[in-house]
Amino acid sequence: MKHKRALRAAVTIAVTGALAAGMTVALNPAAAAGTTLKAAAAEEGRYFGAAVATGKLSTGAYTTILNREFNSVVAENEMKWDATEPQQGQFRYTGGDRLVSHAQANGMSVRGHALLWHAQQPGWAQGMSGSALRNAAINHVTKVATYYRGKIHSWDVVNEAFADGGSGARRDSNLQRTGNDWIEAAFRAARAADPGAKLCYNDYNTDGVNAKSTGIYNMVRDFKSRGVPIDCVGFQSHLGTSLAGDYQANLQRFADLGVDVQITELDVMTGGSQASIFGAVTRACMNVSRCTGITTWGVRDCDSWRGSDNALLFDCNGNKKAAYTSVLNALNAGPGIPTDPPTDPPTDPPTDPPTDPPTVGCSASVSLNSWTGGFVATVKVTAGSAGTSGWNVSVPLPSGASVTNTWSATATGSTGTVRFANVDYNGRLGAGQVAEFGFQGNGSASGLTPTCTAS
Ligand code: G2I
Repeated sequence: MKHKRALRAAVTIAVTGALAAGMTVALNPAAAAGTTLKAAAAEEGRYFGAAVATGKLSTGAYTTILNREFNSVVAENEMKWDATEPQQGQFRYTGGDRLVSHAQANGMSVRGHALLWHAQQPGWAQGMSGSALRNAAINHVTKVATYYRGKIHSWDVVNEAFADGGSGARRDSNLQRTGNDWIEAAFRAARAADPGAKLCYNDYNTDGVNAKSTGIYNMVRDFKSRGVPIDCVGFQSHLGTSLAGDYQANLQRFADLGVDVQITELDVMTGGSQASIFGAVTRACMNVSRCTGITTWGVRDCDSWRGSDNALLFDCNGNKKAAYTSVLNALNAGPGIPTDPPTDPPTDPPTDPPTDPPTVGCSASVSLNSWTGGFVATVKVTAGSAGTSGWNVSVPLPSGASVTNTWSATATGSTGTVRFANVDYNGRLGAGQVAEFGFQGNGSASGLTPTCTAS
């Protein structure tokens, strides 16, 4: 491990220099590199998992890849409410048990998915409401988590309870209509049933700082402050052709609340950027020490719910795709490599000499997501021509505004002019390279003008 870290430091310096010079480099130090996803992830203290349709476990081509590359599994459907309690009070664990025994026989951990969700409810629950539904839901959590007690690494206790769009509010559902406290009731029941499992909230469209992820963030912060037992947040990460620039910062702000974060259902639209997006997500997880593992939502492209999107790491013949290599390299590189994929250098030399002198230090720009009484600011730090070995950003806040939480930087002060210094992994930037950090606050913060100083 030490040897690998030393190698990594050397490689990081070489890579930074090479990137500045516009070269492509392999990030993978030959000596201690893992040759499978699970080995490379394990070297960084993380798991690498796949969603499994248990019916496929008897397909040799499928199971060969699963056993070779993955050390965590999650049931794609077999542990959901409709599968485990098809009639009220009658529990069926056949599919889930099959997956658990496969995992145990092959040294894999198991993610449990999902105890409560507005979708894939059994018909009998869909027709219920009020306290009858609440009681049935909590009974479901208790029975299933008790049955699997000691066998589950992390449970998705509640799945997808927040609305899409700009409201940041809960999604309407029969469960939500039983009362806003249904989520905390579910977490308490799960903790009582299986005290050893990590208890997660899991959702999608939470791939950056946005209204939905901020709604969830506020819930988690509230749960932590009131002692509601929550241990982790799952970021499904069903991704398209681009990745939010603040993907890593968003993971970090949750981690800073004192929960683990996990990438739980990763798949990415096929196309030119697929491999680099997979790599960037993996780097983000490597760069957030509380990001404990990554799960892809299936094994081969043809196993995926996304059908023709070819959204996974193996093609239908079981061959490793470019995206696989990108993930493996990112796992082997470990922490310290920026999340943003490097942009290609221009191919033609510029015809006119630049008239403006290059920025020597650094510059900072801020984008603001505000609501009544609060805001989230995302700050982009761009290194000047000399690069940086560290940076400081000063942000004068309007009176009445205060910073309550910061991620990917260390804040000094919370009102007036607040100073933000780089953290370990984002201070060293090559010429033109960008780091991002963010902060949340109370009050109104329009018109922020940050000033950047490089060291
Ligand atoms: O929709 C993708 C995922 C989003 N996050 C939560 C996950 O649980 C969800 O997984 C998908 C499964 O991959 C699909 O396989 O959830 C779907 C249901 O919402 C699953 O699809 C269902 C079909 O809709 C059913 O018709 C089918 O009977 O799979 C069932 C079992 O094959």
